Amino acid sequence: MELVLAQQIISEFLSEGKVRQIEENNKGLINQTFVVWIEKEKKIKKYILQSVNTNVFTNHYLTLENIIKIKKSISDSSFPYHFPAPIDNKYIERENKVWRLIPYVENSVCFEKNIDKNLSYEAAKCLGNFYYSLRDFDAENLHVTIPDFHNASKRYFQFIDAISTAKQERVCESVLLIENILKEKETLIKFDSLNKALPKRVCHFDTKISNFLFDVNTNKVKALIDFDTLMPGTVLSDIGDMIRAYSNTLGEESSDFENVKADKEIINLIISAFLEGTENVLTKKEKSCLLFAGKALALLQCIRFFTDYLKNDIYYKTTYKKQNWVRTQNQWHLYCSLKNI
Ligand code: GN1
Ligand code: MG
Repeated sequence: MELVLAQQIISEFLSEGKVRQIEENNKGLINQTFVVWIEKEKKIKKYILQSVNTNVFTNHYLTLENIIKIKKSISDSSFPYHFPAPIDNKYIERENKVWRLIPYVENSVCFEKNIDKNLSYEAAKCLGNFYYSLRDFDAENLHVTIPDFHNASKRYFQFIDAISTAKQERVCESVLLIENILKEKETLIKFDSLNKALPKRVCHFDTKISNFLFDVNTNKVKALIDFDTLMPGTVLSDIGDMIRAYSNTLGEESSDFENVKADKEIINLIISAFLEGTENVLTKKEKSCLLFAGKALALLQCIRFFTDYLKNDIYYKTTYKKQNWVRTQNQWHLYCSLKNI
């Protein structure tokens, strides 16, 4: 990104300040993110500059309204972590893109995969706190900005549809996997019916480890980030995605499929840390399906990556040709391992 353009955008958010450096941060599969170094009164401060992917977040102004509402509610509560929301509660449009500036959380580190069991514990505790802090917030007050985001049956039919329109080579190389996935439909049906039966809560919908920032010195969570998918949902989506993402210590990008396994100790740690804050918030029924949620989310994510691969990689960012296929295989192996827990 050109410094000149960055400067123009930044000036819409900060009255003074010269952009000194800008670096793209390649985390995240959807939005484009930059770290910018801004000099003001001889001091340099970092910020996060992001362009929102408006193909995915087609209602981005509604996502912003959700973020503003939750930010207000979180700051009126005793949530003990940073919640770095867009500066001035605004987005601006420049060069056909939608931009926002977000405070940088100093002395924090972002992990792409779960490198230490304790990180799972800390992140799940933070998520529990989030649920506790928003326990009285009526989730129906939030917009549904990505309809059917975790609607498993819809994802299944999108997958079937993608198979029928995909390039032959992409289907032929994966016939066995396709057959095996189709046999797992019951898991998806169960997920949807549980979702209908459970209470609607404020859901983050993307609880992977890189969406928690950790203190560089203590490895305790400092901040929860990435609020584009804040929507009404059920606990299954958040705890399920956490189990999916953290129990697989090799991470979702690994092609070492034979060694992609769910770590049971991590799952137990996640569930117990999450319940520390939510024991009196969740219903008995919610508590009874936390482990199942992990299994369902691994399958859902497997199908989502596979669908994108069959559609020639139009949704998730990729840096090499078969990346979505690798992600698919990875999530499939994880799902098979979770089925045996
Ligand atoms: C996407 O963009 P990012 O990396 O925060 C995706 C999540 C997936 C995740 C898998 C809006 O999140 O649902 O779990 O990739 N976000 C959207 O890494 O589809
Ligand atoms: Mg996200």
